[in-house]
Amino acid sequence: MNAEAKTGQGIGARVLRKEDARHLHGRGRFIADMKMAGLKEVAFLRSPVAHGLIRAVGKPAGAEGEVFTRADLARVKPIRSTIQLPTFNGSDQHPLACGKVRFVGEPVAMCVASGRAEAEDLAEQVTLDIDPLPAVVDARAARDDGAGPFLHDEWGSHLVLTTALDTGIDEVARTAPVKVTRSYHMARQVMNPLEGKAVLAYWDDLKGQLVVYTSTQVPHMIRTAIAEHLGLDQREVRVVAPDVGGGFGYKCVLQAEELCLAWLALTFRAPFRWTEDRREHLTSGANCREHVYEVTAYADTQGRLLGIDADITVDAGAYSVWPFTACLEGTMAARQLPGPYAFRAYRARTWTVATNKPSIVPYRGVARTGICFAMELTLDAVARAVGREPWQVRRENLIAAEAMPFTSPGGAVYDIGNYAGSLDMALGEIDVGAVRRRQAARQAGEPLVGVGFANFIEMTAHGTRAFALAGLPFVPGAEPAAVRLTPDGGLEVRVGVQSHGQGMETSLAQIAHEVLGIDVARIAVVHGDTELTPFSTGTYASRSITMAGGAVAEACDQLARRLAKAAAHLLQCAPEQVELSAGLFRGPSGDIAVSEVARIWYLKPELLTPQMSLESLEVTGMFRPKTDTGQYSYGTHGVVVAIDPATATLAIEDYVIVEDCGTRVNPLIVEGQTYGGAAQGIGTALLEEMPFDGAGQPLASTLADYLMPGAAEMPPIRLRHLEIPSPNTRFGIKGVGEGGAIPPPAAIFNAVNDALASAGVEVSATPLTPRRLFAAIAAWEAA
Ligand code: SMO
Repeated sequence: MNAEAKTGQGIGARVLRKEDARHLHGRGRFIADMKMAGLKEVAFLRSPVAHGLIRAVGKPAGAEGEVFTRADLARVKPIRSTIQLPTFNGSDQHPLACGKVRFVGEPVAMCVASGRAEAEDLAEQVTLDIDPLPAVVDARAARDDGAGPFLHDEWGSHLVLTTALDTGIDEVARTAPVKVTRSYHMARQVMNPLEGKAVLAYWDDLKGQLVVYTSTQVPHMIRTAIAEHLGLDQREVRVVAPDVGGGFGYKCVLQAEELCLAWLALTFRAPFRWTEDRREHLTSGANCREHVYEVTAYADTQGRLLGIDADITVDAGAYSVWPFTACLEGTMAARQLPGPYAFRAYRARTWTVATNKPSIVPYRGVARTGICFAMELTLDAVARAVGREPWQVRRENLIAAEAMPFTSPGGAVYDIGNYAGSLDMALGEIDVGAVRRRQAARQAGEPLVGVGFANFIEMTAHGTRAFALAGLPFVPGAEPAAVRLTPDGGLEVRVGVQSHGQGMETSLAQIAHEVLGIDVARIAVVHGDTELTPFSTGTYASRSITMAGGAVAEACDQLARRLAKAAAHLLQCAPEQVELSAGLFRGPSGDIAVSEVARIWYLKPELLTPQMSLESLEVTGMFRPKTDTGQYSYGTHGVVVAIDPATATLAIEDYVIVEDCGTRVNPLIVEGQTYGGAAQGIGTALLEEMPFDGAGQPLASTLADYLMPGAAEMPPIRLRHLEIPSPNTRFGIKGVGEGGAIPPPAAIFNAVNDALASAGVEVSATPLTPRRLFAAIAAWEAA
């Protein structure tokens, strides 16, 4: 870390983001900004019913070559995502619906015109003859319902996957003095990145290549998918993700529209674009999160947990997304539900249920927002049952720092952490006693105040073994980065992860700077193009700074060793005698800059030995954490709420976040990730829900009826850090992308339940809308 001390650009420095200038000036390049001669725009005709048999799709007269249905796309394979777990039911998702429609918004026909409006006009002229079938809308009911019609007839059930694990709950259930049972519902949500999906595909005659620009987190995986589904060699496909306006998981899976646009470009050797509008986004693409929990906690009379029995139902929607399937939620929920707590007896049964809604897609926090909600609310309920302070009971149940690494009863291995220290830090920021005094002194008509805490863990950068446990054995545990020293002493860094708002162009440059001392302004981070970057599964699971950051450091280390030999030769000393610091090789009798060594290596090779010029200054480094079961970031959120009983309005009076993501490469970016995640978590808690009626019709199709948190809804957040480096990664880095979105619903609901505790009233379903809060207050007043 010596370079950082000297230049303020290395690990730990608050470097302003290199990408901000173009975005602040409106000069980012998103797919909708692209211009291309002859570009045609695409609109999809989408199913108006949730479940039905397609009798006919009628193309308008004279629309030859402008309207396409499944029959036209016969060469495109259906999307069939699979996992290697025994009870899994797979499904075929055709790029345009085939035989049946299974959710409102499923693409049925594709229309092409010179502009989007004309393409939409064309879509209106397509006739659809669909025999409606009863829609499966309630996953919890469908779970236990053996009767059809099923979404996928061949299954003979509604179940995508069932899992069960039990470390011995029966014994505890017989003997535990305290038993608390609760049910929870986490609503279906939509991710709503600023930029929805967008695809622009064309044929490149020069290279004989299908080029697909797509708004994705995972360009290399999408290339693999497009090649496989269209029957092409991978060298014939190039996938580019230019500026991408947020992903949150929505863009880590293959979209049917990506295949459709690829087929158009391949078939007509011309450019086509589809830009998802907000209505399409809300109703057909980006659904996530919907879980139902039935939890029984067993505890001693002090509230120490003896066991947890959890039944988890996941509403998976219509199909399994490629490549992660619909099962990521259920498998992760079962494995991670114990969270930071030390109990041993654990039973988790999961049911992943197909419904006539859009396919569930992983969303920031994947499953953990739901399990944290279920676990933390249950813990507070246990505390109330034994008549103790929830924070005290929480603290006594946390895994001790000395117990690390700790294997949870769910099978997860936690690497390192001070969970109680995190809670203590939050307790140091929020005066629980003051809330208790206000509660005791409350006069009729005054706000109901409450305080709530939630501890969470965030598995990040998990590798092969962690994914294999979820039946997904394809995730390499190692990550590459390629670096090239340019003749002027600048550096190009190529990574297969993809930055879509995380600031990787800055943070990865800081890591290279840490090793080589090159000014970050002279380091270009290249990402988002399969032609230019090494293969990677991409950006998801809070993995990029840990994995690609480690790989950049490895590659730069190798480069530094090669350069050191040349520097030593030039300084007439032994390689062991030179030391690299702040971009300068220092020898016993002089020093030479990295940039000067670069210039000599490329342009004055006669000054080096022939052997030295055989060692390329382009290096690919690989990085694998010492464990591939995940690194565990964690933290605590603490909230004080005040509820006006007359109007059922909830004010967040105070919000404190403590987080530990290990070594922070760029604290500014860590803060941005944490605040942004918390905003999404507050949306989950208080505002966001994609409702459906009994026929499977989505009841929100604009941002006027799907509510998102804006600046006015955001409380001031006080952020505190613990920084315990991971023993398993380069520099001790752990991921931070998802953590902020995990505990807000748990902490906020715990605060509300604390406010209502005097009457034994609890809320347990997200979002806590004014209507739900009003009902809770009415129950509180009646008690
Ligand atoms: S929800 Mo994420 O892109 O793992």
